[in-house]
Order: sequence, then structure tokens, then C-alpha cells
Amino acid sequence: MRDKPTLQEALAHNLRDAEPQEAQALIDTISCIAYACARISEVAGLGVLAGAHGLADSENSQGEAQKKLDVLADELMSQHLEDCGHVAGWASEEHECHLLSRRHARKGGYLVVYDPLDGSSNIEANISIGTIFSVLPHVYQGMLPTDSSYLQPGSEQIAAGYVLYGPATIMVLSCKRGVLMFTLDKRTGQGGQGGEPARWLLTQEDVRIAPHTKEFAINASNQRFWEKPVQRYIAECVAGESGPRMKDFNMRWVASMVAEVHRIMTRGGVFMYPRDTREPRKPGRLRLMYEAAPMAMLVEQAGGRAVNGTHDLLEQVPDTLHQRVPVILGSRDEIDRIVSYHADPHENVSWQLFKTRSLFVQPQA
Ligand code: AFP
Repeated sequence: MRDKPTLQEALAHNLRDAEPQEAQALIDTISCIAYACARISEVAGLGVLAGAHGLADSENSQGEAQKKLDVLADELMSQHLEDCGHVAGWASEEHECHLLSRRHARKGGYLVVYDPLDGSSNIEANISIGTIFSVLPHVYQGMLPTDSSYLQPGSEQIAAGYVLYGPATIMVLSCKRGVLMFTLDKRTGQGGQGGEPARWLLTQEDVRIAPHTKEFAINASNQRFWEKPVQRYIAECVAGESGPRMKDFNMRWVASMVAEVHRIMTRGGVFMYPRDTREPRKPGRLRLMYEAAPMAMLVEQAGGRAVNGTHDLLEQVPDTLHQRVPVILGSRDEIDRIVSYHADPHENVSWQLFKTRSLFVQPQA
């Protein structure tokens, strides 16, 4: 006997204080996204057998080479959003402009923004990848949405979530009423037969991020491009017991933000893709709308914090659909500390200090 609520049952309970019609529209919309993600999970799970490994011979709007699975995941999301009567249009990391729903552009009350396949450099290595999504209100419902209809701060999101395609397929979701975690029950459904996909079951309610941590994640190969507050924070972590933090830290880097955030959801931690000086026109690597804002909402709803270094990411109003931003998120006490380093006018930790404390650069005699 099944003892765990389905996605639809759990959402009905989670949204019990909402106006019933609105709650149903949101449940339908999230169900469409979950349906698409169950399909992506099937294809990703088949690995090379699905014929979806390797480059697609095309580029996305940012001029980055697309993988076959990027393209396929994007198509699956588009198809299922088209079937959802409540979505007027959507914007994907893979397309330069937003897309209008063919049937519901003048009717839908929501806009959906998504990164269909985050961490796609990991596909062939069979390391976890994910999908990130965000549901925004279509403020001028009844009128055709334009690109600027999407440029709303993360605080306006109605729902946000990610799906992690790892050993298990897991969806972490928030409708601004805490964070729920679902697992795809792959024993159900008719995988690959074109029939019903597997069912999502609630496996954790009220997900909370531990406020303290001894673990951080950053791409250390960019160290020379980081700004001083980040140099200071990482140097102090790396100095461990003998440094000012007086405790040893551990480091992880998966190169898949979904996997990174999921680890933080389960055991706390800090994830940073900070501002750097590599390309002055790109102050960060990650996209505000497809990655930073939805993850910020999930992290904040789980009691953590998400900032660009100085300001909360949820307050940042996008300038363009594909805007990139610095991202620092995770356990609240650590993020508060990092923000205080950014705010400190007497911040005087020098590159030299980092050099003498870092594990990446040998201490000088
Ligand atoms: P891809 O989807 O292009 O692999 O990018 C993944 C990502 O946006 C994010 O998931 C990672 O945290 C970050 O890029 C990894 O970046 P590095 O390649 O610099 O490690």
C-alpha cells in the first residue's frame, strides 16, 4: 500500500490556504513540469542507449555548444508546457527570446522560466544533472506576454523548483509555503512506452538548511579572479583549525548547481559562483532568471540565504532574460558572514594573506 502522498495530493495540502481555483491552476502547472521532468529522467537514465549523448551540432542563445540532451530536455519542457492551459509563455536558457504558448498565450495566468538541463558538461561522465524552473505571474493576463513580462524580481515567483537526475530522481519544490521534496517512483509508470510516466511521491516535508556548516563549494581554478571578500572567506576556511575560524572545512565541486544545492538542502553548506574579473561584461557565471532566482527562493524558504555578495538575490530585478549574476548561497550563518566581509569598509585582507594561507598556493618561507 502506498503511504506517501502523490505530488498532487501534497500540493493540494500545501496550498490549502490559497483560493481554490488559483491552487488548482498552480497544481496543474507544476504537474505539467513534473511530467516533463519524469520524461527527461527516463531519457537521461538510459545514458548512451537513448542516443542522446554528445553535441547537438547547434549553439544556444549565449553561443555555447548545445548537447543533444540539452535540446531534448528543452523540447520536452516546451511540449508539456504547451499542454498546460495556464501558461501563457515560457523562456528557456536555450532560446534567445521567450516563446508564446500556441493555444494559451492570451489565456494563461503564468509564465514559466527554466534551465532544461543544468550541468550538461557532466552528461557523458554520468554525474548528476538537473532541471531548474520558476513560475511567475503573467501580470497582464489576457495580453500577449513579451520578453519584458518576465523581468520580475525573484521575490515575485509563485513557485520554484529543481529536479535532480542522480541515483534517484528528486524534485525539490516551493510554492512559498516551505520546501517539499519528492522522489520519482520509477517502479510506477510505463517508462519509455509513451504511456503514463512514473509517479512523484512526497518524501520530505519542511526541508530546512542547517544554519552552520563546515563545507563549501567553489570552482577554485578561478581563485585569481575573485574579489577580496571571497579571497578572505575561502582563505579562512582553508586555514582550518589553525586559522581564525578554528575549525577544519571540507570542499566539494560537482560543476552542476542542482547537485550542489541539493547537497546543501540535505546537510548544509555554502555554494559560491562569485563575481570575478575574468570578463568584465559578465559579473558572474550563473543566470539570474534560470538559476539564481529559483534557487534563491528554495534556499530562503528552507531557512538559508542567497545573495550576490552584497544584496539578496530575490530583490534583484533582471535587466535581460539571460543576465548573469554572482551567486553565494547556503547555510545562513555563513552567508551572513560573507555579506559582512563584502560590507566591511576596513576589509584589509590582502592577496598576500591568502597566498600564505591557501592550500592552493604553498605558504612562503
Ligand atoms: P552547464 O550546464 O553549461 O554545464 O553549466 C553548469 C553551471 O551553470 C552550474 O550548474 C555550475 O555550478 C557551473 O556552471 C559550473 O561552472 P564551471 O564549469 O566553471 O565549474
